[in-house]
Amino acid sequence: MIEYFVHRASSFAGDIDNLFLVITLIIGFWFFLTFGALVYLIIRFRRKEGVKAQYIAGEKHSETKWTHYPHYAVIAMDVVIIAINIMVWVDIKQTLPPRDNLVRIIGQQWSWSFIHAGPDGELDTQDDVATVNDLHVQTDKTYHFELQSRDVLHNFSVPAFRLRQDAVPGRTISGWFKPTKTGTYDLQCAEMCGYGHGIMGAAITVHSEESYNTTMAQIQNGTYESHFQKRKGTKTKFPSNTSKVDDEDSFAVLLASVF
Ligand SMILES: [Cu+2]
Repeated sequence: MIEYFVHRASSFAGDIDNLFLVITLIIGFWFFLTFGALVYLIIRFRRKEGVKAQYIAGEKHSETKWTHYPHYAVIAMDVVIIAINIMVWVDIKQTLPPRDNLVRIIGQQWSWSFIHAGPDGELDTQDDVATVNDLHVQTDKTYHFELQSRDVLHNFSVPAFRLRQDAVPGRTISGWFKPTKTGTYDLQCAEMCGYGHGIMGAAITVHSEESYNTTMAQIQNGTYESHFQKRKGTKTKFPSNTSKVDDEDSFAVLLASVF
């Protein structure tokens, strides 16, 4: 059902969606049961002529069982939720499947820098391709990422991948994802990181192999037009994929002119 609202474009997106579904169903069951009972009891024992209210302390076993038994049932359901949680967590966050490619992701106030390992699949070599606010990956390849921050806490979030990871200054955090559906998806900072946080967005494009190679070649020879450049003519002003902080059309300069 979540897929109806947000694309599902990574190998583990389905696991996360199922987790949400299980939690929603379990909590929904108890929600309707308890509120149903509450509404029923309110109506059933409403004020009536000639009937005196009873004082019930709720201390006898016959009374306490009405709170204890549901309590045990809720705890049992909690254990089920936690068990499924741990299984999904171990699969996604604790395991690092072998990689096909590698990318370094750097958050800063307020943009994302991406360094794509080139054909050699290693970072910090001659064939690396660097972009700003524009990440390119290939479908059905397992990517490892090295997530860093230049200044404050940021959060690398790709809703279509059901992926979210904090970036912590001074640390390199590893993780992985495997895109499964071509298209361009939103990538948004999901950690309050200053007044430009709200527009610290970027685009992640999942390519077929052919389109990936073409795009990488275009970026390298300077003929590629990023999604942000394409949107520049529209009402909202986004940081361009080449802007530095001192560029005229950078977001920082735009904000500085507003505040
Ligand atoms: Cu941020």
